[in-house]
Amino acid sequence: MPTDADLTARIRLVQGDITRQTVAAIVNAANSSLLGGGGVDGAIHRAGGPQVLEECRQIRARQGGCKTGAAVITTGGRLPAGHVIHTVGPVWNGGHKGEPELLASCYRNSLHLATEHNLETLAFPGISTGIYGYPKPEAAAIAVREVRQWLGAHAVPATVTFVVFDDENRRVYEQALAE
Ligand code: AR6
Repeated sequence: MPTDADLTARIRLVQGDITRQTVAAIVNAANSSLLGGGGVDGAIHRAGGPQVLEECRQIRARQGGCKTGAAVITTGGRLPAGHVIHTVGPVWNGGHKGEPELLASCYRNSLHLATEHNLETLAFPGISTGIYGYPKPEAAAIAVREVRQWLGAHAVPATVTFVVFDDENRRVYEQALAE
């Protein structure tokens, strides 16, 4: 059984731009169209280039986009990361429309894809905590809980990095990780 210290060593917190992370895969906070948008989605498509969008279009043609809580995988195009796992977070609607369970599904389904594709290093942004309005402390608590649970049961990914953009989210994650 892995100890708490083992798990802590496998989780990192970085403040910066997720498109610059040199990891096996970064997670994108996408929307169900998979055709790009603003926020981190826009940044990932700009940095990844047309290859990422083309693969998203192919997935869309095959399965009609991506449902809230689900995840799909493409290569990373021009990104330093080899792959992008696109997941669709819930829009915050007060918290009684299944948002916590849907957000937890985003983390679990992304981790599942990383394990399935043997991706050793994975980086997450704060899914739903921008345009979709999820309160940051509650979202961070779910992110940390789901990642700890997954790493406790799986050897891959070996490490998970939480990439926070803003100071507020950095403080919120520091607190969630300390609990
Ligand atoms: N690196 C890391 N984190 C970032 C970056 C970056 N380059 N840019 C923003 N963030 P958001 P959502 C943080 O709005 O709330 C899009 O239009 C940001 O500070 O990107 O899930 C999609 O197409 C915030 O904490 O995603 C959807 O329509 C977090 O990433 C919709 O937005 C997520 O903010 C998804 O909204």
